[in-house]
Amino acid sequence: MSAYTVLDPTGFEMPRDQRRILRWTIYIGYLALTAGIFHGLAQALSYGNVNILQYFPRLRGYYQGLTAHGVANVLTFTFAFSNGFLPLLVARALSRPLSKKLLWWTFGTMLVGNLMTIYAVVGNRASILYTSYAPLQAHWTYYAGLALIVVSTWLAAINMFVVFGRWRRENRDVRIPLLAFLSIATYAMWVLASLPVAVLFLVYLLPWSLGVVQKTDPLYDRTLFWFTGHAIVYAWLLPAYVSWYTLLPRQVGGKLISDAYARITFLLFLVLSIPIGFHHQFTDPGVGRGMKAIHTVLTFGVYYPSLITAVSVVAALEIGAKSNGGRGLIRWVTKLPWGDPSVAAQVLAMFTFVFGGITGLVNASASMNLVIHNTTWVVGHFHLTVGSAVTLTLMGIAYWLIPYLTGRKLWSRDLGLVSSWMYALGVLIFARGMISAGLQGMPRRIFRVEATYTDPAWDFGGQLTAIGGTIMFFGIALFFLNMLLTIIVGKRGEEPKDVPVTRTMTAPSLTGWDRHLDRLWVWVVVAIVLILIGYGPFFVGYGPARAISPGFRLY
Ligand code: HAS
Repeated sequence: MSAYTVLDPTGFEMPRDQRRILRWTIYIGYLALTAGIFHGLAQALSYGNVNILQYFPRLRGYYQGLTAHGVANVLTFTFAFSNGFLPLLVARALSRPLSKKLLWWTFGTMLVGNLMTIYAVVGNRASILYTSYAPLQAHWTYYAGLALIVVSTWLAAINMFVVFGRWRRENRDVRIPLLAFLSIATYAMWVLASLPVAVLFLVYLLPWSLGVVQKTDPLYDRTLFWFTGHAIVYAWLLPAYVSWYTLLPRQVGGKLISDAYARITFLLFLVLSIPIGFHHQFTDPGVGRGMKAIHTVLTFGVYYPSLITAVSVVAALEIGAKSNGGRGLIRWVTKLPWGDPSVAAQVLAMFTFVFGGITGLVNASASMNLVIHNTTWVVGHFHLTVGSAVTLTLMGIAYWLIPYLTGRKLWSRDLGLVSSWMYALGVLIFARGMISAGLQGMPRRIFRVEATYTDPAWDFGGQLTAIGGTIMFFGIALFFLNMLLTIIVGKRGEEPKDVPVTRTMTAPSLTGWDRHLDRLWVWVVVAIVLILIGYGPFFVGYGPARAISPGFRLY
């Protein structure tokens, strides 16, 4: 079987000055991850009836901390990382530099947007949680800051599209290298998905917060939020998938079985990720049952690309392990390079994601959703997805990426292994607690220690949550220490010199149907048609937004 190199075999070195900007963009993400986990620890302990929140300096309330946790860990961390990572991969795959000006603008808008949201949240001017539900109202800097973070992702996307456009003009009859294709498809989906939330912030919430308009429409606003809000989870997930498909197999000595499968998977995400947001609003009055049914069916549809992914990436791992002497149906797993923290973290991330997928299936089933909605079950679900599949993968990537970008060797592989295993173990215990207590009706988003209601049935789950959350906290703290020491005192000259790019077993075909997979714009049009079917009837039937609710400021 012939192996097809996805990359230009002559290689390409990213200019040093561009690496520096990418590095600082990515640092914002890892800093946000670390900053966000302090409230995570307090929150987890509170479910075990331990209150450490009272010792947090300057913290005025539980919801202030929970807003900081959500914004830092699911918005800033993920997007700052992707803004650096995906353009780097596109440049590497197409063997050409990015636009330096756009890199600076991406970094600058991310930084300023982040500082504005920090100002709002730290000053207790925006204790409204990351979902930004009206009629809870935040200071205008919060909405403007988040809007700038979205703008930074658009700038990163434009940078990739521009480089791709130039490459395409010179390479008309060539298939897009897989690494570039997957990275570009990820942000193409996100740019489309992010438009409703941009409208929400800029057209509705910002003027309302500034007092330009006095009232807003909570249902309309929530719908705009979730219009973006489920696709956003795939914008967090797909950079991890890019690594699982195109980098990790190389790291384990394996190969990807099918180039076309990988492209189809990402196109399915592009087409199906957006018109499914009503599965977050099954219990909302004002949204018709027909719309909820359409979104349920499409949600089950978006399950498939992850099932394809499970088959593809596990096969790639198996090929690697078997070339390393692995045998048997399952035993080959022991022959994966478990001593490499980058591999260990990402394989553990995959393992936890299996449970994230199973819980997602329950969420998506409209009738079962009624049992778990707004309980800690959902928190268990999203810590098995964004809180582990994504977070652990992004930690794993850091073990080669930060040395590659800084020119310094990873400070300690052992510490990397310890923190990855700790985090994975912690998240499994934490999620087990959240999920079982959620089934007993324990509500999410409460400060249990001070709640005036409780149920002894929540105790065991609450304790597991506290234990797991504490282990997770120390796992990330060790990761941060390792990164800090790598950046400051890591040995120079022993860093990885290149991005670890995977080979596929067969070259992408130059004839036949699968060439059409590369016509991204056609798939964008298909996505738009599905979005019109999925959201058109609601906006036509319900709109325009009704000015009915004044803002409530909890500060
Ligand atoms: Fe979700 C709520 C449905 C995936 C994140 N989700 C949330 C919330 C978040 C979130 C943050 O339908 C809460 C939002 C809030 O604040 O209210 N979710 C799904 C479904 C999927 C799914 C069907 N979610 C994700 C991902 C997330 C994420 C990914 C972040 C990155 N989710 C829902 C629903 C709700 C919801 C409802 C609303 C609940 C409510 O009522 O509020 C699917 O995409 C999941 C598909 C996943 C799989 C798993 C594939 C497994 C793979 C690993 C292979 C590895 C193997 C092991 C086999 C099918 C690819 C290898 C190991 C070795 C050792 C070799």
